[in-house]
Amino acid sequence: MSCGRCAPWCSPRSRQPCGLGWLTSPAEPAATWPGSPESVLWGGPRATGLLRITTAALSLPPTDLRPLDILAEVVPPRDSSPSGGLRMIQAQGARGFHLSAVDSPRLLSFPASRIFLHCDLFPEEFSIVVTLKVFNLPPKKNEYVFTVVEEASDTLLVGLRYSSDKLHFLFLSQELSGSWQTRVTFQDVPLTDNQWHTLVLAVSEGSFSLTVDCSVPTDVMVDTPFPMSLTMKGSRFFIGSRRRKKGTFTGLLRQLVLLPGSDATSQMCPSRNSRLAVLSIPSVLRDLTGRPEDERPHYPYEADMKVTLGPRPQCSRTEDARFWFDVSRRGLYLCVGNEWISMIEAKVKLDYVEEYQSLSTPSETLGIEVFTIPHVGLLAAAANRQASSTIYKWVDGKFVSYQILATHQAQAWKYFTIGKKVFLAVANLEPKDKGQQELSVIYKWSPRKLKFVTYQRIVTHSARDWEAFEIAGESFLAVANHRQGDNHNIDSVIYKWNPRSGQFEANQTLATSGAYDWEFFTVGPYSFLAVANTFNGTSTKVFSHMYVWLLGSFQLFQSFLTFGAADWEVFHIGERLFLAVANSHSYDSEARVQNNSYTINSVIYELNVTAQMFVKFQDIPTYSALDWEFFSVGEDYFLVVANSFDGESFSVNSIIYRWQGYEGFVAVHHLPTFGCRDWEAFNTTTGSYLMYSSAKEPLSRVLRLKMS
Ligand SMILES: [Ca+2]
Ligand SMILES: [Ca+2]
Ligand SMILES: [Ca+2]
Repeated sequence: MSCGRCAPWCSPRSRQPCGLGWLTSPAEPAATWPGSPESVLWGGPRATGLLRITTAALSLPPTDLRPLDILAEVVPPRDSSPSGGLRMIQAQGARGFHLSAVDSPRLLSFPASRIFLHCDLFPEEFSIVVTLKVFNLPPKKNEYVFTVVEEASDTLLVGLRYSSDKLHFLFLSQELSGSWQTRVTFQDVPLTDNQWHTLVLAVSEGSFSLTVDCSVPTDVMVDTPFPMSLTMKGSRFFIGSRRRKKGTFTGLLRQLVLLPGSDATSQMCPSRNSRLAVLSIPSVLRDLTGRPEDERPHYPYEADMKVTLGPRPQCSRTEDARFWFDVSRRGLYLCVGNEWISMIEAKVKLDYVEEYQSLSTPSETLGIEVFTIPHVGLLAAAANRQASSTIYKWVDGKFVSYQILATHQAQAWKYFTIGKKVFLAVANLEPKDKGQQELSVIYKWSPRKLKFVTYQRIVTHSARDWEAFEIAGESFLAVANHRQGDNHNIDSVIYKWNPRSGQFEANQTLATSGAYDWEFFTVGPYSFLAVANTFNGTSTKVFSHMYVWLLGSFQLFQSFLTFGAADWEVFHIGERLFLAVANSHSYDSEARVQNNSYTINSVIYELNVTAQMFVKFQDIPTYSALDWEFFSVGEDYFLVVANSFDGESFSVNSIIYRWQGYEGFVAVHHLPTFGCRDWEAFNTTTGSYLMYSSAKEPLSRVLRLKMS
C-alpha cells in the first residue's frame, strides 16, 4: 500500500509505517509499531470486564489521528447566508442544531471523499462521538443520527439510529459469500428523556463499546467484526437521515465526530459536564452564554428563528420548524411533524431572598430539622441550647410552637421512619445532672396523642449528630460521639434496629476524633457513611473518614484531610455526585496559632467513578463554616453555607452559591447572619424557603426564595 492511498492522519509527515493505525491488520499493530508495544488496560471499573486496546493507536501523534468533525461539514461558514437545513437552538444551556431539512436530506449531506481525502477506506478501528438531545419517540419509531450510503446502489454502509430506548449501529459486512447488513444493538439506552447526552461508540474488530455520559461502558461482542476494508468510493454522509424522509432526526444535534484509531473516551472522560463532554463541536455551537458579546444574534440561524406568540397556532407541514412561545406557561415549542414539542420547560429562577419569619426561640438554637409527617404536616425541630427544645408546626404559612421536649444542650435532631413508625432522635450534649449518665433520646410519634413520646434512651458522649439510614431493608442509627471528658479520640456507635425487640442495639463502633456529623449516601448498590472529625486533642487538622458497607459492616473507604470538619453534605447534579465538607477551624496547639484560623477553605469533592474515589472539585473560602445545605430551584442548583465566625465577630455573611457548570459554584447571594449554625431548605405549596438557626442569639429566621 502506498502512502498516496493513506488518509491525512496517516500522512508521510509522520514517521510511522504507512497504514498503521486503522489500516493495519488487527494481528499486527503491536509488532510493527515502533513505540510501546504493550497493551493498556483501559477503563477502570468496567462492568463487563476490561477492554484491551493497543497502545499503537493511543500513542500516535495527535495530528495524525485528528477527530473528523462530521457535523461541521454541513455547517455553512459563519458569514454565509442562512442555510435552509439547520437551525441553531439553545436548550438547557447548550446549543445544538435542529435539522429542519426533512424534505431534502441531501442538504445535510456531503461526499465521503471530502473527509477521506487520500484514502477511500473507512477506519477499521474508530470511535463515533455524538452529543444529542432527543424528544419522546413513539415506541416503534426509529431515527437516524447519520448514515454513509453508497449512492449508486443506495446501500447503507455505516449508520447509527435509535429508537425509544435502543441504539443501533449498522454496517455492511462483505465476505466471499456476499454482503449483508450487521446490526449491533445496545439495549436500555435512556435517550428520550429530553436531556443532552453524549455517546461514545468505540469499535474495534468485533468489540462494540458504548459509553453514555462518561459513565461505565456497555460492551457488546459480535461474531461479525467491523470490516477491515470498507470502501467509501461513491458514498455520501447523510446527517440525521438515511437519505429518505422516513426516520429523519427530530432532536437536537450538537456533536458528531469520527475519531479514527482509538477510543475517544480517554480523551473526553472524565468530564466536568459528562452529558456535554466534548471531543470536537462546530465553532458556532461553542460560545458559552452569559458573555455580553453573545447577546446579539450574530449568527444567521438565530435571526432566522420564527417565533409565534399568542394562543396555540396550527402545527402542520407548512409551520414545520416554527416556534411558538406560550406566554401563559412560559414555554417555547417547536413544530416538528404535526406536533408542538416543548423546547424549554417553563423555568423558575431564584431572583432574591427575603426575610419571611423571625422565630424567637427559648434559647439559642443549634441544629434544625424540617420534616413532614404524613397526614400531620410540616414540622421543624429546633435543638435549643438550654433545658428544652421546641417542635414547630407550619400553620397558615408560619411556624408556630407545637410541642416542647426536655433536652440538655441539644445539638441536633434527626427525623426518620421505620415502616409506618415515625421517630425523632435528639443528640444531647450534657447529662441531666452532674455525675449522671449522658443520654440522648429517641422519640416516637404517637398518632393517637399527635405528639412525640419518649421511646428509647441511649448513652452517648457529647453527642453532636444522629444519622438514620437503611441498608438492605434494615434500619440503622449512627451517633457522632464528640468527646468523653477531655478525650476526643473515642468511639462513635452505629445502632441497628431489632424488629423483634423494637429497640436499637449497638452494631458497630468506629474510632472518631471529636466527631461532629455523620452523612449517609448510596452510589448504585453501595452504601457509604462519612464522619466529620473536628479535633484530636491537639489539632483540628485531622482526617475525616468515609466508610463503605461491605459484608455486613462499615470499612474504611477514603480519608480526607479536614480542619475542624463540622458537616458533610452529599448532593447530586444530574449523574454527578458531590460531597461538601464544612471546615470550621484551623488550630494546632503545637504550632503557632494563626489569627485568621477561622477563615479557611471548605472543599467540595466529586466522585470520580473511574478512579472509584472522591477528588477535589472546588475550594470555597468560608468563615468557620458549620453547615452546607444543598437545594434546587427550577433547573438551578444551589449550596448555602453557614458562616459562623470570622475570628472577631459572629456577624458574618452566609452565602448562597449557584451551580454554574464549568465554573462550579459561584456566590450569588450574601445573607447577613449572626453565629449561623444550621441551614434547612424546604418547600410548601406556597413557595420555597430557607431556614437558619443562630447558636449565638435566641432567634432563628425563615427566608423566602423569590422566584420569577
Ligand atoms: Ca448529619
Ligand atoms: Ca448539611
Ligand atoms: Ca442543615
